[in-house]
Amino acid sequence: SQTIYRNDYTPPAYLVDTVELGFDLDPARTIVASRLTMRRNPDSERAEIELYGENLELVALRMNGKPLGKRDYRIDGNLLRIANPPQDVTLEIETITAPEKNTTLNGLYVSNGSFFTQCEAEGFRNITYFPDRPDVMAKFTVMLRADKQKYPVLLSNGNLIEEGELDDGRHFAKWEDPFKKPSYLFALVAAQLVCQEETFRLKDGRDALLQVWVEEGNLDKTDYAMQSLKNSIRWDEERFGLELDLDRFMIVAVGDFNMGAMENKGLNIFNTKFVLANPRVATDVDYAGIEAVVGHEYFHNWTGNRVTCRDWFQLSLKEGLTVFRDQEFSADMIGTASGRAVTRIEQVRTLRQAQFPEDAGPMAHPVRPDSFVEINNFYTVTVYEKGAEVVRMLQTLVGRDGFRKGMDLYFERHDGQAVTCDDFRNAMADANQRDLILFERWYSQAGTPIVKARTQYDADAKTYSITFTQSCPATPGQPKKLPFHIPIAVGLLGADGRDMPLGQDGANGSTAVLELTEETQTFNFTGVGEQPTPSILRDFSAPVVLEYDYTDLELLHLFSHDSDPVNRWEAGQRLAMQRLLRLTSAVASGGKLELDATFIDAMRKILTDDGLDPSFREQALLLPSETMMAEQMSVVNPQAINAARQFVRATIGTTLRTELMQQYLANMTPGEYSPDALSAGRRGLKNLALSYLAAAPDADAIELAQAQFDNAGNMTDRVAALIGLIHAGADSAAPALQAFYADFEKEALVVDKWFAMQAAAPATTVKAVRELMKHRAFTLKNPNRARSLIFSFCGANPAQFHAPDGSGYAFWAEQVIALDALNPQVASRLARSLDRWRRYAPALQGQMKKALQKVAGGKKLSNDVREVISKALA
Ligand code: BAL
Ligand code: ZN
Repeated sequence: SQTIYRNDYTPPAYLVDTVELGFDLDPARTIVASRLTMRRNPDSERAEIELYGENLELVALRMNGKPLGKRDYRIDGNLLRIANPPQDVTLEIETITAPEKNTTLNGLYVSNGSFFTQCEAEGFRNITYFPDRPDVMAKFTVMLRADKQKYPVLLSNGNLIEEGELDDGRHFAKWEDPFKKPSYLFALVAAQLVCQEETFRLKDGRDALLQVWVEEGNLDKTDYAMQSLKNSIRWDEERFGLELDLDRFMIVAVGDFNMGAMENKGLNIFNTKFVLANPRVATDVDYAGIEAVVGHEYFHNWTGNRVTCRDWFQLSLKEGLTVFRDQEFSADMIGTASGRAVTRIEQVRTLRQAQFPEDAGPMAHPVRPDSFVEINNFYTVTVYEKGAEVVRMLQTLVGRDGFRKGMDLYFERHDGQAVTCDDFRNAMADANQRDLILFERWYSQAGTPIVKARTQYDADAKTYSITFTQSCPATPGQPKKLPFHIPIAVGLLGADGRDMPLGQDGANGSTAVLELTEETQTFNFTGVGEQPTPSILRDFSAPVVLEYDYTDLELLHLFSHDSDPVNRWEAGQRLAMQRLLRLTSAVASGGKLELDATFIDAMRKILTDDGLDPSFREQALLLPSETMMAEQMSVVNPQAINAARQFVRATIGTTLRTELMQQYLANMTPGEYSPDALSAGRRGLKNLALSYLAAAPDADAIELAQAQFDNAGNMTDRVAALIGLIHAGADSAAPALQAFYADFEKEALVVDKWFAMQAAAPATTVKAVRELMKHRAFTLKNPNRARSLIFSFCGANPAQFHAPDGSGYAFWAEQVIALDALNPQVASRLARSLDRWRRYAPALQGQMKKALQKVAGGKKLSNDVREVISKALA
């Protein structure tokens, strides 16, 4: 395994103008014939053709019509090199692969008897020899040939230009993609599928054919994906003036898939999880996920496909930007200010739950990494979610209209090109005449900045000042950091809870965006008539940790009144976190556990405030997770964390019992299920109330959960009830689980939920997980299933996973090794579970280290897993 560095980039020596691919599809032996027209790249000094190929049998290689012999080319590892070729070259390549043996789900593979592909990042080289790098963009024509009965549907990118019958029961389809694209956006499907389709009128009056392809039994679960696709097309037209550039746009669902979905040009291939939904099988969270991912992949058509990445270090160019776009899409689909705020709160939660820990751990990397061993390890929350935060900060700095101008300039300059994160930042800067030089550090420096705030009020002068000091912890390879360009949105609350008008340059009504660019800076407000309560980092205007010594009174004031809903929520999180951490220490030292009435009263006030959206109240009442608590501790004690959090949950359940019951009843959603945000919010609040009641279980709470389980009209309520029964330790939990399985055993995505609920249950031990693995429905080969049981246990059940005897870690090591033999990409994700091992008590650390070393000692370890484990141990 070899480290690849961003600074080593050189342009390709040869470019590809056209690719003609011919596939004779057969699970055991697929023949791929490729014809490439290539020419010397004027921007390169080198005179060598470089083709990547992996797991291929090379049958024939011809250059300009002449067969090449063993002396005419060299193969080193995965690189085939032809030295000193002519200026213009036509290469003909014939290779053979065995898709049915491909358990990696990378390249061409078989899932449930049909053919699918996944080529990003470097999967195309498993299909044929090719300059498989994103800056080589070519026009593709694809001929598919396969048995007609087994594979009636033959799809590839672009437009269908010909189809027909062949001998021996085979048939063919020829597809042509009118746009140049890199090989990672190639896709084919040869399958037994059916589709929901619709003609959709685009803004310019053209009609496009939209299709959602699924297995026959799933045609009753495609409406929401189709609706989301239409909404996405409309939204991109309206918000960014970007239209669908194809006559046909297809979504195909497949049950075996490593990622969420893939934006192949005109032929998006999706994990079934992000396509299939009806009220019987999908939860509100599933519906929201479908909308977001359908949007995400569709938006890639411009941010990713029309303008793509020069090299994989620029991955966030398309991912950060496209996540930002899908976030904005989801927020706009809700439409209300408070709905928007709830999506923002969920984004902040994701960052704290997953990205901040990554940024503080052994795999920390900048949004634009400097090196990697295996690019698949860098499809991370940093590249995606922090990348989206970086794009969002750009919008905060140049404004919404300015951002649109920057996007317009970006496409004007770079349509059809493979470019860099710098190109995007420069377009934003130039379109807005802004200096964004310092802003580059968000792309080049890893780590979560810490911003300390100090304030001073001068009553005589009526001035108020805030001094910010920023720092950023060292990360691997980056001991020292330079100051970041941080937009900090600030408001000041008066004693009456209202926003004070701000006497400050750049203030926009009651919120000012302060730009912190130095290590320490002071900002002054004038005409401040009373001592204010500062609301700092409104709307989470930058992905930083804000340290400010808020008193409980100030936090209660913000929690009751802040006009910025994100900071209002944040005040509640701070109140809760202080208490959770105090209680964790108390648990560990055997002290008395007590929760103050002030906190309970604050929770009560929010819970019963009918003027607030139910979805906001749900967010405000949700406690910080165990993972977030762990990140706040210098020595992590998972069992104490769990006990403290359970104590708070149970105390809320007991002391607010009447109010919870009231809200439970007030937020029922009788009638037909609808996934809209308001209904989902009501269900969310009602089910949170149920979960608090079940945390302090008495006969009534269990009866309530049981009744909801028995009568649920949708999966959201059914799952919430079942989790309530399981967490309450009710006798009825086991029969309910059994009934649930019996009802849904034919629905793979629901069976995933069944495993996941059990894996995350407080009483589920390592031994119980091992038992569940013996269930006939369990298999490591299906990524969703592996994630539902094993990842859920290792990630969502910390108190059991970190069992003091180390049995969780031993289990983890076994599963990483077993998965790695099948599917390195999935194994490598699981391998990240012990990233933060150095933060635990010495006894646990020792056990974790042993498990890491056990994996490291594996003889046939993939590059994927080796990179993650060696960084953890470094
Ligand atoms: N490009 C990989 C899947 C996604 O981010 O859409
Ligand atoms: Zn993406």
